[in-house]
Amino acid sequence: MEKFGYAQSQKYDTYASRLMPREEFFTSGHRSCQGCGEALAVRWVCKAIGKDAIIAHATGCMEIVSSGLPQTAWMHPWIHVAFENTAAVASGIDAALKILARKGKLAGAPPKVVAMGGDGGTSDIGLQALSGAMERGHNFTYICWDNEAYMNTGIQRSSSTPFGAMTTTSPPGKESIGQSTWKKDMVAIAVAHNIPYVATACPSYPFDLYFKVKKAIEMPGPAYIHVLSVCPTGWRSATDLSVRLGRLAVETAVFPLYEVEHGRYHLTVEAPRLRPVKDYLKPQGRFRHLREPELDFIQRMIRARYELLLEKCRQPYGEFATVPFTPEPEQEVA
Ligand SMILES: Cc1ncc(C[n+]2csc(CCOP(=O)(O)OP(=O)(O)O)c2C)c(N)n1
Ligand code: SF4
Ligand SMILES: [Mg+2]
Repeated sequence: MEKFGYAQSQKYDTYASRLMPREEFFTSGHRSCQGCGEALAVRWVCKAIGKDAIIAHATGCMEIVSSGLPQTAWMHPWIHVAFENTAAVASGIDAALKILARKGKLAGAPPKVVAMGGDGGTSDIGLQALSGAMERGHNFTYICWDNEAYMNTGIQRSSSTPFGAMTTTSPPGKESIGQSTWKKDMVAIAVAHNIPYVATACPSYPFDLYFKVKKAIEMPGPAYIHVLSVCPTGWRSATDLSVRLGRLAVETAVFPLYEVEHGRYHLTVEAPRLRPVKDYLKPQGRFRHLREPELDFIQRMIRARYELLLEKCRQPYGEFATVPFTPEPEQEVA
């Protein structure tokens, strides 16, 4: 795998299992739905994290399907935490590891600290803990599984639900077109914390995802990765379409794949010619009620946001200044 570099990964369009590490850290036997993109994402991400890590995981689908006592699909030391405090628990683990190292009680390199949560647990309920942990500069990686609603409790809208989508709490009808707000931009929120590494990813591009996670966990300080995770149950899509839908999200620029390293934007998967957004929306029952005016609005918004992203990628300077800190030499007291 090490010979198979990041640049090469971009040329591979299809997945070849021999190119991924064989060891499994998220094992089979969990109870996710057929075609669950989130479970696929967890599997790739855990391979990229490698052996020595401690994971704090918010409640949500990936916790419920994988950790019914006395069974677990997780091979890492894994803590199930409440919605609101995932990043706070990760902060505590990071602080404890630093104290153990200072006391000489930690042999070798410390384990990586990873926090994970769904879009509800990240962009709504756990946001303040995440913001605090990023601002304090803890050495951890946060992964958001974004299936664009509170799926585990029956498909309720979150602030990450896309405009026009049907959920049980944003039902379309005479007075409503479904979700009436635009998806919250969690990536921009993470970037605004001036952290070293932020990226978007999707399990439909396994090598792009793999290398981003590797980069994030190796980089000192906080890192944030936002993973689009197709959910056939909540999206009302065919279970054999999950990988294809992830690719369509990227090919239509609904979910561009990029990274922001020390404030500098960089597109990691380029779509030479964008497909119409309809190609992505049509196979999903949650958008079935949308008519031409809404579809046209979504298309124009996606295009405008993509242009803005490309503009950011072209900028020779970063989103925030990174000047090396050189303290003034101490003045001698006369
Ligand atoms: C404080 C709190 N509120 C509500 C719940 C109930 N609950 C459990 S999982 C879940 C949905 C999680 O949604 P999300 O974070 O998007 O993860 P997903 O299930 O979609 O992967 C909810 C509302 C809870 N466990 N704790
Ligand atoms: S509801 Fe969606 S995210 Fe949850 S296990 Fe089923 S397919 Fe996966
Ligand atoms: Mg969700």
